Amino acid sequence: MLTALEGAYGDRADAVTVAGRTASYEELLGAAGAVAADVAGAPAFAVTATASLETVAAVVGGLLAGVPCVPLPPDAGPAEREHILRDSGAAEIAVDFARRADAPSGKPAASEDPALILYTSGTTGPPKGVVLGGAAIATDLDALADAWQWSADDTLVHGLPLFHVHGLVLGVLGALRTGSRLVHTGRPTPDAYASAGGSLYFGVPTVWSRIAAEPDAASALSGARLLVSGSAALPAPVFRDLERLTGHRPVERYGMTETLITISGRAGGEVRPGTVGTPLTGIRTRVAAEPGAGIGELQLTGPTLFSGYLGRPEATAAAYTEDGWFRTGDIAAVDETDGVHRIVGRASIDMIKSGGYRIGAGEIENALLDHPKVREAAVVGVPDADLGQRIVAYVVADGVTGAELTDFVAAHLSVHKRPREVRFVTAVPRNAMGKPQKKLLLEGGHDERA
Ligand code: MLC
Ligand code: AMP
Repeated sequence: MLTALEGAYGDRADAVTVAGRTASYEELLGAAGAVAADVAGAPAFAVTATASLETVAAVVGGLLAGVPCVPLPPDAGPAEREHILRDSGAAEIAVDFARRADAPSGKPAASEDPALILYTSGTTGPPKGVVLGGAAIATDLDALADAWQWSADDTLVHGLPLFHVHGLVLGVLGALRTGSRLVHTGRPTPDAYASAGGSLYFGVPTVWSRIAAEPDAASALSGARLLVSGSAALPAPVFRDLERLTGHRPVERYGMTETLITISGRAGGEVRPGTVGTPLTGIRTRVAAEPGAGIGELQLTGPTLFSGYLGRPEATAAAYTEDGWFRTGDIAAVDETDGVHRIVGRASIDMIKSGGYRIGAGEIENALLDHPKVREAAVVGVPDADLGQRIVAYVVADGVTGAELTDFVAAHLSVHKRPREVRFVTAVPRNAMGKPQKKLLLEGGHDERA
């Protein structure tokens, strides 16, 4: 998997820069070798995945040792951290990037063994561990390199979190497989992207929308080769602003933690706003639509799929159809003439995408219900120009402010899972089964408390 670290492109003094610190391949390999020696033989290990060279060394060290790394969101509160550590059985390690050790030999890097365990939210309950095999990751990265003409001549720039597929698998392992230089900007700000001087840029739509709102920063990207957007739908106005300001039509791609990236536009190919391109090499898709409907649930198969949810065989089985296709839960349509896919929405109202983060409504509701003053809670995603969707919590509670509840969630789970708005109501509308009727909440069919 780590072609660049095997010497395929020689060494490079500026191979990897993260948040202003730079390492060569040799330095990274030495630091990762020290991690590999520490974790060898463990079932899994965890690292607080700050945007740092330490996180890169930890993940690479795990690959060298054949031990999967569990990256912990650095802003996770105690409840979320404890859940992930308990559920994965991983012990957290500290990384000293100044240490060096030789990499262990003999372990095939791109095997069927688990390489990463990434925690991601379902519609209900706490996050599940998604087990990703080395071969699935390597296959996906090669398919993306092919689709984007991504090579050792590129300098990849992004500033995405290092605990999800986008920033970690594509944004770090992708650079180490293709041999492209990596500049991680620490935070994905317009200024940082503008001054990084890259050829290939990754961002979630919120990042692209903030760049498009700063024309000077956007025009600094005109010298790039390719701009790629993913993790949520890129709004057509942002696409058009980027094209006007940078001269580039951004390529959109579609993926999931469980499937890795499966559908993408192609470098040099035609890209249309609102579409995510065609399946990558080896991926087959189908749309489970009612006859004549044309849109329905997107289902897929291929070599990039996950190995399962850690310790949850029933949840893994439920993610597939009877005939073995993975159910994405996304609603899609496919152009009959050119096979270009369009993601129309999500099947479940309880799966929220905010700033490119996937957030289950149930997890936030449970956190709110843990607050002693909260009697009922229903969480929805409301359209938002900056974040795509913003988390809005409807709560029945007395003697507590919205800001206190927001801070409560930010402290217990992750900062990015906090409600951006709390609306107090006298009751959550429910159906005869007692299930919250969230569509009514979104349509305003409820009593706001005075
Ligand atoms: C505010 N803050 C609080 C707070 N209110 N902290 C604690 N408690 C509160 N009540 C502060 C924090 O300290 C932090 O400060 C800051 O707010 C973080 O704010 P935010 O609102 O979370 O950041 P924001 O600017 O909204 O983030 C936008 C974003 C982010 C685009 C940078 O959403 C992001 O990084 N998204 C990427 C998600 C991603 O990678 N998804 C990929 C999933 S993989 P400070 O000091 O830290 O700033 C996938 C597969 C695929 O989907 O297809 O790719
Ligand atoms: P995650 O597991 O965090 O990777 O989130 C996966 C989800 O992100 C998918 O199921 C989609 O709902 C959404 N997603 C990813 N890429 C796109 C895209 N290009 N357009 C629309 N939705 C996307």
